[in-house]
Amino acid sequence: MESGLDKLLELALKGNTRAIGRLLTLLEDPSGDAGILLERLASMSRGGHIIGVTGIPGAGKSTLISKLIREFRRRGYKVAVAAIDPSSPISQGALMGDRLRMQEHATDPGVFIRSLSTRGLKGGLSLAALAMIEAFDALGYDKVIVETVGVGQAEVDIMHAAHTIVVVTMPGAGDDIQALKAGVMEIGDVYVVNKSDKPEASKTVEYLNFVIESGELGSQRTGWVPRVVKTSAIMGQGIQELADVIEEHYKYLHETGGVEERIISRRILLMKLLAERMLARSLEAALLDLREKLRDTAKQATGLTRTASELARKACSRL
Ligand SMILES: Nc1nc2c(ncn2[C@@H]2O[C@H](COP(=O)(O)OP(=O)(O)OP(=O)(O)O)[C@@H](O)[C@H]2O)c(=O)[nH]1
Ligand SMILES: [Mg+2]
Repeated sequence: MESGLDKLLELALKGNTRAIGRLLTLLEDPSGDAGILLERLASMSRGGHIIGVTGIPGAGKSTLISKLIREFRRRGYKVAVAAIDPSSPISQGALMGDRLRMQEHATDPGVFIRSLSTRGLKGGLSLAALAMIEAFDALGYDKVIVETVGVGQAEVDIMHAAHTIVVVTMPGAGDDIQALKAGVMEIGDVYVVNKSDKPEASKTVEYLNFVIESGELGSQRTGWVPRVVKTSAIMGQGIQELADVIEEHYKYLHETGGVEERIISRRILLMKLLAERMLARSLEAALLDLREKLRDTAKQATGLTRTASELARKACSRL
């Protein structure tokens, strides 16, 4: 690897925030040198717990994550957050909002928060997000939290890279099962009824438990029966229980071989996306080359036509 990258990696591993930031920017388009860097990072994996947080828009995901960070820090973990926003023009505002809600952790060296939006990403959101997860894992973050809105292919890709999927809903919203049938929301490992300071929260919890028992919600892949947790992120209620359940799920995955299985599928997806990206790059280059050649041929063709018409004109004038 180029020595500049080695140096950058060394600084990032020491926790230098600017170096981590630069590393992540490089990985937003993981080809060339960054591709090598990504390989290196993947080989340094420390088995960090990847937690996907998704759910109903405005259910309080960011507020809840901010509280979870505090709880995980209290338990001695280093925490990284990737807030993913696939939407376009308005996304900046939403991302700013997310960052603001997590602002209290800005000066904590054990916490790193990064937003990612599709704007300006050449290699696609899934690839950039997965690369970021690999980096956080390699840099020694114990809990890597990824926030997404849950619908769309990139989000499905990203959530499948998570060990634990947390779906956040709120009183009233979960009473309509269709609302949770979008994207990855129906394969949650943990369902959170946030805003439980509002009325009817218990009814929503009961409803979710009923739907889970009837087998309509939850992943079939591990045998884990999804759990429902009631929280109020604003009041700081239910956060410890939520952290407990998230950790319990990770322990369950360890005991059942699910952790390795999840890392393998994450790597396979990453390799597939990287290969697609490289193929697209060489195809682009080949097409550009072809276009130049065609332009030359077209010039020659125009020249030939001109000569032919001149000859014709001369021939006519002799008649
Ligand atoms: N009453 C109440 N309001 C809450 C609670 N948690 C969050 N909110 C409010 O709900 C609004 C949305 O919170 P966010 O944390 O931005 O929700 P989000 O799910 O991240 O939103 P998007 O990322 O835009 O989908 C904000 O005004 C929060 O203050 C809660 O426990 N109770
Ligand atoms: Mg948010």
